[in-house]
Amino acid sequence: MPTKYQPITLNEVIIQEQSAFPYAKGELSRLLSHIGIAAKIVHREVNKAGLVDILGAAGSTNIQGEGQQKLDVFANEQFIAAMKSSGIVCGIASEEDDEIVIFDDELSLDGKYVVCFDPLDGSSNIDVNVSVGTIFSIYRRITPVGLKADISDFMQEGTKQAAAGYIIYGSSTMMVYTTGLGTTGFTLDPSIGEFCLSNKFMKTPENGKLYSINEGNYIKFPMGVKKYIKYCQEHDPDTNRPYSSRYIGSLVADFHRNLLKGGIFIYPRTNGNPNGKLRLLYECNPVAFLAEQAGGLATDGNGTRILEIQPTSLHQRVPLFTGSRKMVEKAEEFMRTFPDECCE
Ligand code: P6P
Repeated sequence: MPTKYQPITLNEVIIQEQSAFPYAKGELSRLLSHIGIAAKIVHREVNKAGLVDILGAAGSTNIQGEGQQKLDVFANEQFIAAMKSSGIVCGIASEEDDEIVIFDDELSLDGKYVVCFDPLDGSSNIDVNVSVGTIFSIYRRITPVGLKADISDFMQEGTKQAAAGYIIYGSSTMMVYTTGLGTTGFTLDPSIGEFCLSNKFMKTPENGKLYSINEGNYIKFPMGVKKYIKYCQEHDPDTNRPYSSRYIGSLVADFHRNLLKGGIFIYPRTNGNPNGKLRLLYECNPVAFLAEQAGGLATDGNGTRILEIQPTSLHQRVPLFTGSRKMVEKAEEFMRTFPDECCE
């Protein structure tokens, strides 16, 4: 007799987790649910992007100077609308918006949270059917409730995150998040339109065999990164086989694979980009929170924990070394052993 499929939904888990926060009034739970709803709407469009006129560039560019894909714009609008309608969020920061977006309607002024997000990370991959993702990072506001949010609400260290996560729109759509009680994964069951618990308390292997880096930038890398790549290519301590290189150019997809299988993702500083490419507030901090909650590490490659970097600007970039603990430690060892001025 086949066992009866008894899905445990995102909302059920969120509410269970809420009981662990005695003073929680359910706002964070409801906020995570609102994010789940927006994710389902974006999932629907991403999955049929090839069928409707929503592919290709929207003709505008974002602060990064990157061409905005139509789905980027659509996803951004969906998550902003979901945050604004929640009555729990008083402002957002998005990769797609140059400045913070403050919600000054009466309901939102009482919102206790701000959200940083990359609405559709890896969007340049949309047209070639490669997994893309939404990344979010939630903070409690530090400005008084009832007043307008301001930039100080967003300039908080990653250690202050109330929750963080991503949605990966891939062969299946998954939502992976943490509130500090471990990293948990949910898979969207389109037949019932619910994110269902699929990966409880995710733990990334402390060592792995995959290294993810854009080796097209090799000549611009710091010497320590070059030496680490050669180390990965020459041997693997367990099997004496070389590691495998896996890089898809979509942070959420690369991070998610390494989280499950073990591995390291590196986007280092280079001659042209002394702070690397990835943004602290809505890419590195949420990914770092998830990595640490799953037993991994996330640093800037020079011994600084990503979560302890004090933000100084909204779209600030930082180098990112994240994944299996022993692999990040080994890469850091090479960075210490081969310090260089290549990128000063
Ligand atoms: P590169 C996508 O544009 C992104 O922000 C991340 O998703 C991804 O990891 C990185 O950039 C890829 O950058 O320079 O290797 O193409």
